[in-house]
Formats: sequence, structure tokens, C-alpha cells
Amino acid sequence: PASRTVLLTGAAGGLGTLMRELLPAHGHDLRLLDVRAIEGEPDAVTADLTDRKALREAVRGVDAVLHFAGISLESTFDKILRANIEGTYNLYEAAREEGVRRIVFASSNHAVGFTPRPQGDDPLIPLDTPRRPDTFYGLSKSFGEDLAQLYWDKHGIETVSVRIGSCFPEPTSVRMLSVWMSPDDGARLFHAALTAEDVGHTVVYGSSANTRLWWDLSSARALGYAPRDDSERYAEKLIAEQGELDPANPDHAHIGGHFCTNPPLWPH
Ligand code: NAI
Ligand code: 15L
Repeated sequence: PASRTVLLTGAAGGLGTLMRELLPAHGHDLRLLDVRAIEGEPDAVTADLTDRKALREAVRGVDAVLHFAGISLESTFDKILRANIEGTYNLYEAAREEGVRRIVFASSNHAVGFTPRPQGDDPLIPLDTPRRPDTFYGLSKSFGEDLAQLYWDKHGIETVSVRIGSCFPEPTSVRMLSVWMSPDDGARLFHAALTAEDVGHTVVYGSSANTRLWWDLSSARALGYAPRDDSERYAEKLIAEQGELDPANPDHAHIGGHFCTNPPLWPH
């Protein structure tokens, strides 16, 4: 089909900036939104997720929404409540009112962060593993997944909830060897999530085809996602610098890593 118009929320952020560069080549025409102005993008919508009127205008006429906006690390419950919980609700309401049919929700591995990390021959973490948020941040992603299910069951709005691992240009820790998603694979996965047919509400893990993978990528592959990258080429260097994951270290016990013990805090 011809290019699709996609509203990208959180377009000024790290992942938003990467996907602004990569998704147009997959045939997506992006409309941008963020609470921060975006340099060199005069047409971007500058609006907060609390602004329901602005959200309604922003989603009007789009084929789908890629919902990245929000607080991306741990913060106070009040800030998470407004940006991630109420903000995501506002976005779904705007989509319902304007007849948008598909949302791709940036969930996170931190929705299931207290799941023990597989070791040795342990099986991969399944898609239906119980949710075990490791932070208020992870709790907001757990809420977002339930909200997505409600809006599918009740209003027929489809969502792919992508439990993203770590999507950055390169893995920078030994943990990230397991959870890393290369930006190119990220674009492949978001493209698949935007275009696959009949997804209802589908939950997928978002990572590359890493040798040290911790979770099941089958639902992502079922959307048509075919990852091409593997973090293994960074393994030797990272392990030489940081050592192997230590089963006795509580920061290494769960898939959420140090979010379970000493989470990094959002700067604002
Ligand atoms: P980021 O913090 O760099 O970007 C988030 C963007 O959302 C920022 O530009 C910020 O200004 C905007 N934003 C925050 N509150 C807002 C509000 N109330 N209204 C409008 N815009 C608001 O985070 P990043 O890394 O780009 O992540 C994007 C999304 O993906 C987030 O939802 C994050 O939780 C999720 N995610 C990212 C992962 C990663 O590896 N980068 C891993 C797992 C989840
Ligand atoms: C996330 O959910 C964060 O948004 C991102 O900044 C990374 O910390 C990532 O998880 C991770 O688990 O590495």
C-alpha cells in the first residue's frame, strides 16, 4: 500500500529520534509529537499528554499511533501517574474518539522485571509470564498493556504492546547482551507491528536475535518480524570490562537488572 501516516509520540526522545530516521524507509509518513520542541522539525506538535484537545487533533486522520511518549525511567508515583498512566489513557481516548484503528505501545521489559533471569538451560521467558513490575515505571507499562486489552475487547482498537529490552545504538552492559534491540531491528519490529493484520492485542518482546536472549520472540516473529542483528559481537569486549553476570549479585538476578534494586531516575 501507499505510505501510511503514523503519529509518533515522544518523537524528541532517544528512541523517537532513532525511529524518525529509520521508519520513513519502511514506508511510514510520520507526524511528530512531544512535550519538548524538536530542533529542525517546525511541523512537530508540541503538546503534553495531559492535553486532551491537542491529542485529539494530533491523532485525527492518522492510520496508526506509535506511542513512545512518557517517563522512560523510574520516577515519583505522581509523575508516572500523570505522564504514563493518565497520559496513555488520554491517548487511547483520543484514538477512540477519532476512529484510529491501531496503536503500537512502547511497553517495557520492566513490566515483568522481577522475573528471574534464565540461567543455563532454563527455558526462555514465555509471553504469558505473570507481570511482575520492578518499579512504578514498570507498573505503568503493566497498566498500559491492560488498557490496550480493554480498548481491543471493548472498542476494537488494535494494539501491539512491545516489551522493549534496550534499544540503543550499541549494548553497553553484559545484561544488554541479552536484551539489546539494535535500532535497525527496532525499525523492523515497529514496522511489523504497524502493518501486520489482525493483531487484536498482541504482546511481543522487543529485541534482536541475541545469542544470550532471555525471552520468547515467537509472537514478534508471527507479526513478520525477522531480526537480523545479534549482540554477540560485543560480548567479548563487554565481558572483559565488566565480568560475567554474577548469580550472587541481586542486580543480576532478574531480567529488570538494577531496576529491581537501585533504579536509575528520570532526570526531570
Ligand atoms: P526518552 O525519555 O528519551 O523519550 C521519551 C520522550 O517522551 C521525551 O522526548 C519526552 O519529552 C517525552 N515525554 C515525556 N513526558 C511527556 C508528556 N507528558 N507529554 C508528551 N511527551 C512526553 O525515552 P526513550 O528511550 O526514547 O523511550 C521511548 C519509549 O519507549 C518510552 O515510553 C519508554 O518507556 C519506552 N522504552 C524504551 C526503551 C529503550 O530501550 N529506549 C526500553 C523499554 C521501553
Ligand atoms: C527501559 O524501559 C528504559 O526506558 C530504557 O532507558 C532502558 O533502561 C531499558 O528499559 C533497559 O531495561 O535497559
